Amino acid sequence: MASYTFLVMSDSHGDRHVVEDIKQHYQGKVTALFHNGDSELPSTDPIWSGIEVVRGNCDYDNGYEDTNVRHFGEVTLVQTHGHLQGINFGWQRLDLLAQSEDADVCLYGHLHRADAWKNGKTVFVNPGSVLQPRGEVQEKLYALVGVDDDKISVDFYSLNHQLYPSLSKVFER
Ligand SMILES: [Mn+2]
Repeated sequence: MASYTFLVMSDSHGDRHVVEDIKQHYQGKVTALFHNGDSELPSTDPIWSGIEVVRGNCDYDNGYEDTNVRHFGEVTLVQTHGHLQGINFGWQRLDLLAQSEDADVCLYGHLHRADAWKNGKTVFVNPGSVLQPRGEVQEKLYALVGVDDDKISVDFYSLNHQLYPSLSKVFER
């Protein structure tokens, strides 16, 4: 059985230390690491070695891509910040992006709200913000996404690497 684990963080807004800390904690222990944008760091920063990263609305560095598509075996992930799909106003365009890539997992950010939900075959994951959480959950969070042959699990963690259990979700594939 193929099994993958993805570390996902977003919206660090200039806090390089938190990105470095999460990278140190997970690099080599997960299949891949993702940062969904608004790092406000240079695209040439060596911190991005080993982290998949896209451009957020607060990233003015032209070295970032808007969208990143990665394949791990039979698993397809699409990663984008979300502002270009207008996610403040609805999910249709983000869903169209996921459909166009036949994505199993769609990673986004921008809203600073930890969330995981499924539409069609795609599980959408916002890891929240590691700097400025918004909404009901006032905790700085990141996410671990586990994918195997029959399910996709999403768990959120606080910055001391402790599970934030009330947000965990499991989806059938
Ligand atoms: Mn942001």
